[in-house]
Amino acid sequence: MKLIIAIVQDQDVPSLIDDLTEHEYGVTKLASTGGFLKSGNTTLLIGVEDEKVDHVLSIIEANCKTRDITTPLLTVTMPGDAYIPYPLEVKVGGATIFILNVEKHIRL
Ligand code: 2BA
Repeated sequence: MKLIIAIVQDQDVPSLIDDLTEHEYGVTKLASTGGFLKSGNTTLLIGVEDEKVDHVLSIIEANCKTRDITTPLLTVTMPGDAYIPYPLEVKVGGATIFILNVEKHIRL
């Protein structure tokens, strides 16, 4: 068994979870925050049998889009201690995925 940890953008979550549950995959949704943009994203935990991993990945791929996000993340210091926001464009998504081996899966 594997545990798929997928970090996805909030906008993609409703359709992704619908698609996963329609295919009878169990999924847990956690609210998370990206360290770089410091804005909200969603982390999904999906436990699946090894042979289902590719199918789950294809569902994630079909639902998660890449987006260009412009953020006033950087500030440039000007003489006189003025700070000017410096827009930065980054590509976010479709999904950041980690796949872990599960030693044991217990339901009590
Ligand atoms: P954030 O950390 O908010 O990063 C958002 C996007 O900013 C990233 O998109 C990437 O395009 C850019 N970015 C991140 N760190 C950067 C840096 N040091 N310099 C320049 N640009 C940078 P994604 O790569 O699609 O990542 C989306 C979210 O996935 C991340 O949000 C973070 O929450 C998570 N993530 C990505 N890589 C991770 C990792 N190795 N471990 C844990 N979480 C990760």
